[in-house]
Amino acid sequence: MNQSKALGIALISVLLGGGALALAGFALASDAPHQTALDCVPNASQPGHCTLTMSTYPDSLAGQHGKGGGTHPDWVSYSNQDLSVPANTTVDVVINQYDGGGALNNAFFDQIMGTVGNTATYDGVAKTHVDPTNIGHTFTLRGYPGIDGQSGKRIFVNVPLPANPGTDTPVTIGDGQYPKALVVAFSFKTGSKGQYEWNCEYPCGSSREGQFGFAMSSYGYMSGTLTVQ
Ligand SMILES: [Cu+2]
Repeated sequence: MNQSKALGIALISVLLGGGALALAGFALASDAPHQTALDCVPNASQPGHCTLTMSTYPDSLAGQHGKGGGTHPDWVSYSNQDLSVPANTTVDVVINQYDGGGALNNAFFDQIMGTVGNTATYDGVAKTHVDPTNIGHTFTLRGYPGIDGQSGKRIFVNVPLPANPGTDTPVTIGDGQYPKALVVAFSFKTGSKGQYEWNCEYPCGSSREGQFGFAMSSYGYMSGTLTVQ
């Protein structure tokens, strides 16, 4: 083999190798959940209100994680990761809770905080706190946009979602089967534009000591953003 031919082969090998690495990197990056934001739907009969409807599942078969639940079909999940709501609006949230659960590691989160009236309804029954030993997930929204130079108001909302007893006739949603939903409803008010984060505070992730692994530590299963715009 002459020198220029050897050099050519070496160059092609390097280029192919680089291309393979780039492809692998792209595949890994694409593995992260890419979800479209859930828009709050204006309430025609109640000016100044909009409605966000979400669900919590014992797996990822019904949400936005892809066909068959995506990479981790057995991980617990919220139906939506990124939420988009208007400024200066009352956001009426409905969460259909399909998952089981257990005890909070911090009973602080059994209280309903930061909602209109500091209450939420559970299958229509208003409560200010729930049993901390029987929790499926929490919806915990927080943010202090002022420190990032944004103008949105400080928001802290915590709503515990009790465990679904799982005794009702199963319903099929997406690729999953679940018991009849426990319906949790509450409202909170937005200020001006800002970006907030929400997550679940019930350690539902399994795999690590304290159950904060897997779904609890991977973005987009038990966490997401709320954009006020
Ligand atoms: Cu959770």
